[in-house]
Amino acid sequence: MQSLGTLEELPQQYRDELASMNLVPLWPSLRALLPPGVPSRHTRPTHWKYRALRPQLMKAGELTPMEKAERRVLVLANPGHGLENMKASPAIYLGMQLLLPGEWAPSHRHTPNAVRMVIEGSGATTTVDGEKCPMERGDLILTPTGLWHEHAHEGSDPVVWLDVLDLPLIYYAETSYATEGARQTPGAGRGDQAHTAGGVVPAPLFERRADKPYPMLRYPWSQVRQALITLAEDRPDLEAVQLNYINPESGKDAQNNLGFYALMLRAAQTLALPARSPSAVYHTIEGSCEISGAGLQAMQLAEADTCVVPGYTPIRIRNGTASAATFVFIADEAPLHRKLGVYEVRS
Ligand code: 1HN
Repeated sequence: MQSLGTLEELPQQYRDELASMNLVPLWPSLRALLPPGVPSRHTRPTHWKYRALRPQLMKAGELTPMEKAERRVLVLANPGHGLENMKASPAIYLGMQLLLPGEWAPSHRHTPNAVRMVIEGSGATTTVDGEKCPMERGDLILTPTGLWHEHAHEGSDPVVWLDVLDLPLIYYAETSYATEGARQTPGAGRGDQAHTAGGVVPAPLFERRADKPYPMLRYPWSQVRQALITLAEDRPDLEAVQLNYINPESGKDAQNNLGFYALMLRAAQTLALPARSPSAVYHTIEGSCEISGAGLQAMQLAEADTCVVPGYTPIRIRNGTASAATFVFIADEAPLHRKLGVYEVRS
């Protein structure tokens, strides 16, 4: 590939004149903007250990009352993007949120899309769009763009969950804002009760009509886990025992920009995942695994650990136990890449 002229080759006076006119020569930057074959990525493979992170989160519980935090969160920031930018990847924000017994995180709504993956504790609820969702370990709860949401905790032990948002993307687009609201009064009817079985959706008086654009807000882990086990037993030939969290009415991704999946690694299984354009987050719901790949320092994920892997990176994911299945929650930027027309799988 031909090397192009540099900025330094241009007379200083010319460069100054251009800058004063808000003009920039393209050719000195062209190769950096369009590197050959593979994009440059700021996202660094990064591993957050729950065992190390948890005490710091509990300390935040002692140091900062809810009234001073609104949301008590430690952000999982990728150093490659600069910690202050609070990105796990170009489009993904990750945070660990703590809610203590008796606390309430007030109602608000905002343009970014959020999901919660519950890590520990029980007795908390998230009310989304007037629907009171119990939060149990492994449950995935959606807070799609524009829907009111608040968290309450009537249990006796701390509740911790992983927040996954498309905040960096929405912020980049200069479209990120929030509105404060009054406490919601939960109504009757829950999406997880209306959609308890795959393949059937409510059709009152024979009309199949979704009342809401997001008909399912809570995906109970007990059901998703069983679905994985049943699939694994039914299909011993299937290499990747993986489910995609979808909108049960449309069959499309559960949310607009990020994709969510549950992967079951069979006992002693190692799975090769091809290089794909989206960055991806891996979080062990149950069990442990090792994520490795060429040019990637192997990451040993204990239970409740979280890591991010940049796009265009082939990886191997190996079950950390020879005798039991490991269950992994995955979040990626695939829906966004598909919309942008840049989604790629490289074999
Ligand atoms: C948010 O609304 C929550 O509602 C958590 O629990 C984390 C991070 C950035 C922006 C909004 C929540 C958030 C957030």
